[in-house]
Formats: sequence, C-alpha cells, structure tokens
Amino acid sequence: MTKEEMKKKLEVSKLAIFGGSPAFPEKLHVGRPNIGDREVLVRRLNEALDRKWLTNRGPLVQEFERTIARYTGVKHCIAMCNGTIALEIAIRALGLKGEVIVPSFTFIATAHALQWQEITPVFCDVRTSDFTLDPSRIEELITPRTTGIVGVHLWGRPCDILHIEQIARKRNLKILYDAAHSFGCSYNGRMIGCFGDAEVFSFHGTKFLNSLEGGAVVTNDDDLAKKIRLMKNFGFDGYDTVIYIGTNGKMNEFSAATGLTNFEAIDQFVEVNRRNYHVYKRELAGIPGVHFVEYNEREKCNYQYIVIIIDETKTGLDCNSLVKIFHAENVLVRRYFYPGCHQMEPYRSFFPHAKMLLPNTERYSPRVMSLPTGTSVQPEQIVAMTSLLKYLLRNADSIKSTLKKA
Ligand code: T4K
Repeated sequence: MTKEEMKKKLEVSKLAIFGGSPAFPEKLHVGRPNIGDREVLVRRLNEALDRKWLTNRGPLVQEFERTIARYTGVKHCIAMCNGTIALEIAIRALGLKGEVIVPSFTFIATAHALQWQEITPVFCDVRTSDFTLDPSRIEELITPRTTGIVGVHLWGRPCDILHIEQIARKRNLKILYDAAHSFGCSYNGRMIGCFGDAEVFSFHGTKFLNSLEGGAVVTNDDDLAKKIRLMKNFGFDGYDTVIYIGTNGKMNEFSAATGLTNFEAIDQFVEVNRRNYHVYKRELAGIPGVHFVEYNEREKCNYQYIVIIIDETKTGLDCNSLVKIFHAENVLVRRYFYPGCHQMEPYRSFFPHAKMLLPNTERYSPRVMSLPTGTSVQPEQIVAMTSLLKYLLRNADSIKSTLKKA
C-alpha cells in the first residue's frame, strides 16, 4: 500500500476494525527474521549432513563461538540452544541465589530464568530516558539475601553500566546482563558482551542476529566459562566422567550454520534497520502524544526495535485501541513489554504490592508499542503505516465513539 492508496482508504467507516478490508494485504510483523545468503546456508547445512556431526560442539558451533567472541571482543562465548537456557545456566554458574534485582519492564524470560531456580526476582523500576534499570533505585532494594543484579539492555539500549557496576562493586554483588536485544550494540565504544560478570545473547528467529533458536553466554572470566561449558553439557568432562551438575543447553550445527551465515550479513541488516529507523523518525516527528524512542547514534546500534510511547491524554486514543486497529489492518505491532513481569503470574500473586515500587514501569508499559521493521519492511510501507497512525490520531474522537458503539 502506497501513501496515495492509504489516503483513499482513510475514512473511519473503511477501517478494517469497522468492517473495511485491511490496508495491508500481507501481515507486517515485528521480528520477521533477518536472513543471510541462502546458498551459503544450504552449503553449510549440506556440509554438516555430509560430516554426520549434527550437535555436541560440532565444528560450526565452535566457529560460531569464535566469531561471536571475536566480534564482541570477549574471551569466551558459549553457544546455547536459546537465550532463556543461557540465562538460567549463567545465573546458576554465577552462584546467584536468594534475591536478585531485575527490571520488571522486560520479556518474561528474564524473571522466569531466576524463579525457575527458586531465586526471587526483586523488581526494580526503570528510568524514563531509556527504560533500563534505574541505578538510583537499586540500593534501596538490596537486602542481606541479595546476591546479584540482572540488567536488561532493553531494545538494544545499554543499561547505565557504569553506575550499576559501581553499586555492585560496593555491595559485593554479581552482575549479569540480559543482552537478548543487543547483539551488535556498543556502550562507551565497547561492544555489548564484555560487561558485568557475564552477558547473555538471544539468537531467536526474531532477533537482530538469528540462529533459528539460539543464545550464548559471553564472559571474560575463565573459570566461569569453564563451569558454563560443563553445565550446558550435563557436566561431562570426557566420555564417562561427570564432574558438575548440568543440563542440556547445547546449540546444534544447523543453528550454528544459520547464525554464521546471518552474521556475514549483519552490516546489511544494520543498514536496512537504520534506514527504516530514520524513515520512522522523520514521519513520526512532532506528533503530540507520540514519543519516539531514539538510539544513541554515537554508539554502534542494531536498530532492531522501533518503539513509540503513546500518551493517551494527548493522542485521544490509548495504546490498546491502537493495537487493535493496527492488527485489523494487518500491522502486527507488539506491546514489548506490557504489562511488566510483576503483573504476570506467578509474580502477580507472589508480590501483589510490587507495583507501588514501580511507578515508571506501571506508567509506561501500558503505553509502549513496537512497530514493524527489519529486512522485510520497506520505506513506503513505513510511510503508509505512519500515515495511518496520523489519520487515526487526527480522528481520534470519532474513532473512539465508533469503537464504543461497536
Ligand atoms: N530476554 C529478553 C529481554 C528477551 O526479549 C527474550 C526473548 C529472552 C530473554 C529469551 O530469549 P530466547 O529464549 O527467546 O532466545 C518473541 C520471541 O520468541 C522471544 O525470543 C523474544 N525475546 C520476544 C521479545 O519475542 P513472542 O511470543 O512475542 O513471539 P511471536 O511468536 O509472537 O513472534 C513475534 C513476531 O515475529 C510475530 O509477529 C511473528 C514474527 N515471526 C516470529 C517467528 C518466530 C516471524 O515472522 N517468523 C518467525 O519465525 O516472543
């Protein structure tokens, strides 16, 4: 749909939510996979099949680990089957127990990875500049049971690493960063991956760099890396000797082949994401009540998430209604991350009063909207989507009253 076609459609009664046909014939997604050279991928897959070595630290997994470690400038990369298992293993290997401070404004996996091991996630509020952990709220949450901090580099924006590390050092706490969104991003000129005691990437299909499913722990700590390697392979040290508790967190060769092939295309992915980001930024500038979450372009960014915050008092339509309208038009915007982990089970029942300590999370998570981008989204589609948004907001009153009647 072009801007002109969109203009013709723009009439309240013709909106798909009120029975019109969707503006976009094909669904537009947040998180459509970025895919590298298919021929190279097929060659790698065939080589793995010919070798008949499909998993258990095969040559492609080892190459993938070396590639990630080199790129992020970190000593060790331990590839895993997904980011959640990587978080769980890192948490266990770091010896975290008791209570761990973590944002609620994140994907549920961050909290679950703790609770899964009967560690209490203590939810800390986020700052409004980038919606990552607010360092000024961490210390008040520390108790004698606190063993660590899990920061999340949300949407590829790094946490306030400097301050978090100062607090952790002073209070003798471990730091793990959930860097699921942040492969290819930097902080003060150093790549995300080399901070804290360890960091965890996700290479899920929806991530900037995907290996179908996949994840990794990266760390500069030799002993920790050794422990994590054992843990992700049942604790085996040689054929018949198990020297540690472990699980099965291994990445397979097909995932590594995909990860390596996609890695070779990351400069193109960044270029497309950056182009899309600037089209959105231009088109969404100056709309009252629509706050566009920017990247710090002095750093390396992957531009994988386009996020806006809706202030209903100025837009006239709330985020919930906008999401429903967009979905009807085949624009599958997502609410990453609503309503905050503390509002989801089991945390909602465990900590019914958590929200009192999370004013920013409570205020902003219901207003957040991630918009389609990535290599499957073209600039003209962005212009059409943003024209639709502008039209909706210009006609908020009549849409609201029609929604009420519907
Ligand atoms: N920490 C953080 C901060 C995270 O965001 C995540 C994962 C993790 C930890 C855990 O990492 P992993 O264990 O996942 O490696 C998706 C992803 O499944 C999840 O990886 C991701 N975060 C989260 C933010 O998003 P859903 O349930 O929202 O995904 P789903 O199936 O609704 O797909 C999202 C959109 O992408 C849809 O519009 C469809 C599209 N899509 C998806 C897939 C899988 C495609 O077009 N093709 C595909 O192959 O969780």
